[in-house]
Amino acid sequence: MNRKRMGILAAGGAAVAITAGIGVGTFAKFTHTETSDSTTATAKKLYLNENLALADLSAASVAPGETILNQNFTLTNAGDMAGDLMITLKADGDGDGVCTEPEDAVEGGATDTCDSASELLGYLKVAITPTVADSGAVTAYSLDAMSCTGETCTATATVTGLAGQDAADINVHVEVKDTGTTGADNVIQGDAAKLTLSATLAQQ
Ligand SMILES: [Ca+2]
Ligand SMILES: [Ca+2]
Repeated sequence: MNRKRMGILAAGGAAVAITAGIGVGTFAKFTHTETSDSTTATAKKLYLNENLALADLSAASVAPGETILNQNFTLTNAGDMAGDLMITLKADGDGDGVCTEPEDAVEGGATDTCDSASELLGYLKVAITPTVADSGAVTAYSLDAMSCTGETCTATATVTGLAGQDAADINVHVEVKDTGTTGADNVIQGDAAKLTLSATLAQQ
């Protein structure tokens, strides 16, 4: 083999060596990985256990000074974290269903007809009284008129910081006020109001 040929071979050998070098770099060297035991995060639970069925008032009728509703409920924070409980009684105007004497004389004025709205809403007096044994700060709705916007009225009481697995007893009382003015209360005769009770437990 002459020197010229050997030189070509040497150059070829060098090229092979470089390729092999790259190949060596893909093999793992000593390695060691440590991995912790797994840990699982689980969200807490906030759950209100309730039975809010209001008494059936469909057959009831009331006069000024009488009680419409006096009912007790137990609301349980069935979760595992404290929450703020809000109890709201809502009254929706359900119309002035009947308009005859002597209501029309009070309400109708010159036209001697009744407004289609339910004046009974303005006559409702509500008390919502929570009682707690172990946890929570109570704000009751003392016997008072409801807060009304148009034909929707509300009254709200709260229990702040009701602990998980703790319960609040709630009394809901609704009555019809008596203005004491002879004949004036005729304005609500035959009028209707639709009551709905709701309770919300919210994370603090
Ligand atoms: Ca009326
Ligand atoms: Ca009426």
